[in-house]
Amino acid sequence: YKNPYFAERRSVIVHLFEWKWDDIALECERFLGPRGFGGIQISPPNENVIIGASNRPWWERYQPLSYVLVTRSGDERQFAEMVRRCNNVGVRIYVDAVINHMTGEPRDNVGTAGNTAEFREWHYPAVPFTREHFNWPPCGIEGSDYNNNAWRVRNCELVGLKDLDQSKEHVRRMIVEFMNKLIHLGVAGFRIDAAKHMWPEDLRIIYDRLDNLNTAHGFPPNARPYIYQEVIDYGGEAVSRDEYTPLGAVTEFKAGMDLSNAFRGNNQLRWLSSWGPTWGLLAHGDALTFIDNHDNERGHGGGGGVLTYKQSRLYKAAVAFLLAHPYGEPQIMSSFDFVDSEIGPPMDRFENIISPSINSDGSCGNGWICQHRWRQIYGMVAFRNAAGQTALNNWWDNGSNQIAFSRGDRAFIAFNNDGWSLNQNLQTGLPAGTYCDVISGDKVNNSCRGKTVIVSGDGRAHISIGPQDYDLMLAIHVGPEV
Ligand code: LM2
Ligand code: CA
Repeated sequence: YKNPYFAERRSVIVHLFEWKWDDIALECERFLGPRGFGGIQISPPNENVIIGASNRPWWERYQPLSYVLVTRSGDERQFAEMVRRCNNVGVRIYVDAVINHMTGEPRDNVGTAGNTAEFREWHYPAVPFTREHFNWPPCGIEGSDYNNNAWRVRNCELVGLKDLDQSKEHVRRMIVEFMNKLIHLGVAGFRIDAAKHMWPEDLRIIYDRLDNLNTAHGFPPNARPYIYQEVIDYGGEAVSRDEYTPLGAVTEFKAGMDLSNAFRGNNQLRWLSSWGPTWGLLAHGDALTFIDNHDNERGHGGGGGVLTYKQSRLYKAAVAFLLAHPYGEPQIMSSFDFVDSEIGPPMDRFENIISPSINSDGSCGNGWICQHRWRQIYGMVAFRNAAGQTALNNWWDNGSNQIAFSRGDRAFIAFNNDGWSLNQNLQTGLPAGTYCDVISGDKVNNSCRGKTVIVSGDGRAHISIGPQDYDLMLAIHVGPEV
């Protein structure tokens, strides 16, 4: 369950938060495929309650009403088309699976597929689930439970959401059928929402009943789905991420926190020379890493304190470090713009999600941020693909916030987060040649729009990053641009 089954020479998962299936299919063909992306985390594909009273907040998608594949992102036919078209261009789909609970919204009871439910009766006829399928009697998780009561964290309700009992055979069967249907349609794996709130032994039984990935979609025989479990663990809680690593990969929230702290100047960049498991992070093969996710980007999920698109210069640098470093399986966020942390995606007056538009410079419009289309970010996806499995070497730092390292003889990156210039002759590890910095500009007709770096026969090059430069890093690599 720890292999994402990327296609050859690809890496990096992008969370296309609240995107529509038709738009994702198009994005695979016109951008993500050609640019070497490995996969996409999609928003929950199954029916959720419509929360009209709060103007369709993004979080209505975390309130399942059934497992019917109809949401504002699209229906089952569109879903199947998306998966097929993305797999065809080598881009995998990972589904955000909300299986801990069902909607508990008190004011609304109609779903995006037109089904209804009676929440006060724990009655979800479109699955079907009835009262005996939920943890009983109901209780609510309290703040202190996280510190001292694992039983309540798993058996009580998370923010009032009706808590399914995954020890019941019927519940397991409904969940497994839902997930197997998605596997059959060609998805490569799952983000397990709220994994902390489910018992590892129940999850293991569910995972073990999942089918192998669909070979008709290009997966090898006997491939198990990639599973990354969302467990927010900064240490010191009753439930630990280590209870879940025997089952599958786990979200490593500390990674984004570490890198956000460092690039914000709360910790000198030179200390990052030992970043990874020695900092108390999960083992490499267990960790799904990211700077921000849809929750902590907007102060939900107990989050906050991480860099987001709103602090773009430092954010791009933190993402660049994450993608340049060999540790973990990195995921990047692709957001819609927001001021209000509850607000849903851009929508028209009929409450349909508005598609992102694509500007002439390749960036997005209509309220979509599309970090994955920022040159500094897609350039680093290409960097990571070029670096492949090579080790980190040639670490250099100035004893403060100027650092550099190479990835084998394939790629080299330098950062300057000090208030003065970086001007150094550094060992890049690369073959002699002329390279374009992928951060400051694309390569067009064999010439660099941004900085050019000349590597001499001994692998050394003069590297220069001024404190006022548009970006605080410079990255070069061998091989094609994508
Ligand atoms: C997650 N991971 O464990 C998701 O990443 C996170 O986005 C989800 O919370 C959460 N777990 C449940 O799947 C979000 C959002 C909450 C929101 C829930 C359910 O952060 O604020 O709760 O989705 O939509 C909302 C209201 C809350 C209310 C609840 C139930 O904000 O006040 O509680 O719905 O009606 C009475
Ligand atoms: Ca639970």
